[in-house]
Amino acid sequence: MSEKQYSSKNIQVLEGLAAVRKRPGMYIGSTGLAGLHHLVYEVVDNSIDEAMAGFCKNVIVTIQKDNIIKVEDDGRGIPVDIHPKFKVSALEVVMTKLHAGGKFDNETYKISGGLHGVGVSVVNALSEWLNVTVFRDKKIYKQSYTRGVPNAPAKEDGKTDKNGTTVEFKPDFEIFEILEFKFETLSHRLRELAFLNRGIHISFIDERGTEKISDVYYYEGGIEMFISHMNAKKKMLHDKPIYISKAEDRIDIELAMQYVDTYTETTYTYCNNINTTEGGTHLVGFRTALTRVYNDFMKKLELDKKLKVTLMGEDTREGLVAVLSVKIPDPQFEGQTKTKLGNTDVKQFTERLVTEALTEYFSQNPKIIKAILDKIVRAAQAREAARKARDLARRKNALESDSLPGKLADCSEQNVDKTEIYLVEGDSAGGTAKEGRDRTFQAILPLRGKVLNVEKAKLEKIVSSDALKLIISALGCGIGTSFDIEKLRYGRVIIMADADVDGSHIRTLLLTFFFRYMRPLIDGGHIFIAAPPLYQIRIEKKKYYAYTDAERDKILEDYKDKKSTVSRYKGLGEMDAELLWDTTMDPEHRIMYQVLTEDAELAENMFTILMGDEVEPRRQFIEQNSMYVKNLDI
Ligand code: 0RA
Repeated sequence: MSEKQYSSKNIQVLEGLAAVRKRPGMYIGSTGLAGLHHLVYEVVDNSIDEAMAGFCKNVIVTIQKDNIIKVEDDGRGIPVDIHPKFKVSALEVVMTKLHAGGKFDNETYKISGGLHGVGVSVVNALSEWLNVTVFRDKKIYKQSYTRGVPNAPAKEDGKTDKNGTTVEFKPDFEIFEILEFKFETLSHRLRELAFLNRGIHISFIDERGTEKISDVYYYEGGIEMFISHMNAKKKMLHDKPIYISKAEDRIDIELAMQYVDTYTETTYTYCNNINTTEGGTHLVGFRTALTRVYNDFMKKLELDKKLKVTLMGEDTREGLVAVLSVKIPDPQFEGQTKTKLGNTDVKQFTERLVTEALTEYFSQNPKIIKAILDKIVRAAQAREAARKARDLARRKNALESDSLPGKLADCSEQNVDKTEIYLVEGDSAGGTAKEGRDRTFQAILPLRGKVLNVEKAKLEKIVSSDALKLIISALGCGIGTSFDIEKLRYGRVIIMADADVDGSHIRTLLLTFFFRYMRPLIDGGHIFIAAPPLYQIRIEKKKYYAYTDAERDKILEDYKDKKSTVSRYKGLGEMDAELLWDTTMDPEHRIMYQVLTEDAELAENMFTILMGDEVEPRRQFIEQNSMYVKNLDI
């Protein structure tokens, strides 16, 4: 074949290569540093493909002087026979036809690196020059190219006992903005490839400096050693990484994982040696399997009922370090950076194989499953606690909102020092108080039913108690750590309940709440207890009110010559609005007790006695319920 005939056959090839040179970004992502390194990966991936097909053991990557790259392997060597369709050597087809790669017949490779699988022809098109040497069938073949175009057909050049391919190229300065390779970038990827392809021997040499640098990456343990490498300096929950490897049909799955004592997750996923940083179906399948397997073991070990936890995916990944590598025939890469695996069948496949293999592994290693469950159960509990705290914070916010409860009859006075709010036991007494009050400075908030005992309830329940919610929003100053006295809407908070045991109980419950959650109200002397009269004494046509037994006795003594009748008030409800005002709410005549905590420790102790579980001390205390209030004359 003459040189002329040869070139005429290559018009199609030239068009293809021209397209690559016109839009390099479409093929290698960029013409910057990443694109430059991509060239090396593309060639190396071809050698790794040979290794995955079982024909190659060694790869040597050299950065030579002038940033010329050489990639040598001991695979089968690129075929050199004349291709029936293109009528040139297969070698030339591989090196010049787009997407020819190793896949011009599908049986050649079981699997092939997908992302970089644009083909070595792209590297050729973007190189100032490229030389390829093939060692095959005892012979050496050579061909060289300039910017992708063959200088001449491939030709035999000596004899050999070796098999393999050597590709040497100089990236084109017309294409790339940067021509200087980074040792670290290449070594990172080559090491990764060595981990992902157990047993492969990758040498990396840098000849650019005065001193030659060389590294060897070889991991008989594969991704198991990848994990050990990552966890070398960490505290591990179990000595050895868990390793599983399964192959079925044309899919290979390898998983290595180990838990460490941190709370973050480090999972690297790969498909056909491509780091799928955007995840995809293999990752989803793996995570589903993990959650399922751990929850199954929780059931088997009867921990689910005992501990009352259901593990969520995120729990099972705290402290997890994992490498998942799948190899499949026809990978579909999706996503922003084409690093998300899309093949839908891979999800179920991964899920099933990982579930089976981990179930078997954990059944044989009970100590390891127990150590892991111990950690992830704590993660679940922490998650639950955090959720409750968040809910609580949200509900607290709702309580601190500006809207006032509808049941509140507010006063008109704006000066807080002059205002007061009556917390009134029961709707009917509340109604009477609303009628009898001086609406300029007195607000009324009726409370229905029993007030929650805060001593026995958690904060989350407290803020969902209706009566307490009403109080919190009416007072406007929040509770607990977010309490703000500046926001208090009334200078005096007056508890008004019946003078019987029930009323006493409500007073105590409210005081407990103020003491625990609005303590500054008590310390600042804002809390009062209204004292309705206990007795009405009629002496002829006149009425007298006694607030204590002693008072009653004194009145009876003073008028002992006259006819008198004594009646005892059973509740606030017995009084009409006018009477309630006169006896209990009118600052001129009423009696109130101011609640003080001069001795906070004593008070705290008393609240505990009062509200805790011990019944007897509580009863005694309630019977003498005015111990902690001091008579106050306004
Ligand atoms: C096409 C077909 C075969 C191997 C290769 C290409 C091949 C390409 C590269 C690139 C770098 N190293 C390589 N090694 C092999 C299959 C060969 C056969 O069937 O014998």
